Amino acid sequence: MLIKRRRTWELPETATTPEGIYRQRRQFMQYAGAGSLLLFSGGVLAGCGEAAPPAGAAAGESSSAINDPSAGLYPVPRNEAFQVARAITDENLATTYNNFYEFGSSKTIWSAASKLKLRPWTVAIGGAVEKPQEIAIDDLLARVPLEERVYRLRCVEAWSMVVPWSGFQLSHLLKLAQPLSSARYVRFTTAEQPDVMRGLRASWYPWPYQEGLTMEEAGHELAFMATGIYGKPLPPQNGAPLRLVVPWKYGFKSIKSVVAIDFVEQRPTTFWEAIAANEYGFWANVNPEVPHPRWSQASERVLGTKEEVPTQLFNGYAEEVAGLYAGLDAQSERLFM
Ligand SMILES: Nc1nc2c(c(=O)[nH]1)N[C@H]1C(S)=C(S)[C@@H](COP(=O)(O)O)O[C@H]1N2
Ligand SMILES: [Mo]
Repeated sequence: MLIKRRRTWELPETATTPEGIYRQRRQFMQYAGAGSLLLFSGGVLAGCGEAAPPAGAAAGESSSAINDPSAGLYPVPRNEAFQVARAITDENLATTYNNFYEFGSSKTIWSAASKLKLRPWTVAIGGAVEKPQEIAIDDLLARVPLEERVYRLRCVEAWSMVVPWSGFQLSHLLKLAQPLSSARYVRFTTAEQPDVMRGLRASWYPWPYQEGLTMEEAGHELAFMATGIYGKPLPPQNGAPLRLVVPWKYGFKSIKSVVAIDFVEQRPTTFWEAIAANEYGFWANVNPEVPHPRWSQASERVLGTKEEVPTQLFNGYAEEVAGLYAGLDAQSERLFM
């Protein structure tokens, strides 16, 4: 039997789950079989349990890209302007230790995610844009300059990695879409494939997963759309075929397996914000001095090492991005939550 060990910072989920969600959940539990209950036992972004890579995951197996039609595009040239003064995380770890709740709330969803259907894959670009369009992923890949960048990734759960992403700067997509001046935010939406995403059965979550950025954030040079990792196409568990990467924000902003990008006037309610706004807000900028309500953010566990290192303001990108927030009031806007 699967027993989930409770970490020191985890409260019983009844203490943190919004009332409505808790009720729906109880209702669900009355109908659900024991098996599915165990699968979906996490009500909040929870575990930081660092499992060893699964025994079956020999090097590269978990990131096999043999059947991906974009495989021939990689590796792409590394842009040396984006480096990290820390070792790159082992590929086998970064591709087997994942958060992707559509496939369940454990970290070991990589083999379940391998069933994600990656073609045909269309990205719908819409909302307040000059050029609304549905674009097949391989056509999109042909229209943007692909490059590799090494970024830090800091999860709100206080662990971190260093990842070599392949992809393109989000600003290139903005050029394709030509947002209208009325657009104030970009909203991203993850695919829903209920037959393979068993996590979608957890009906108390506000699916589909959505995330958002201000237009200014989206236009920033660090905002990146990843299509590959470690010189190969993204494996499904890391958000194939297209995922956002916003390195100065907590990892949950970096939404995976995107099928829709909409330019909107109102600030979108994001997935984790809808679940627990006091714990996972819209801005979610990394700040070691602003603790999560249930744990400190002062330091982070560097995955793949035994190190615990101090967390950096804006995850080490303060020089580049602090200016984005200069005009905003950190108290009323909760920029770091
Ligand atoms: N659609 C979707 N995107 C998601 C998540 C998710 O559950 N669903 N988890 C987020 C979280 S909490 C983190 S830390 C990162 C993890 O990315 P990685 O598995 O590629 O390291 O993905 C983010 N993107
Ligand atoms: Mo995360």
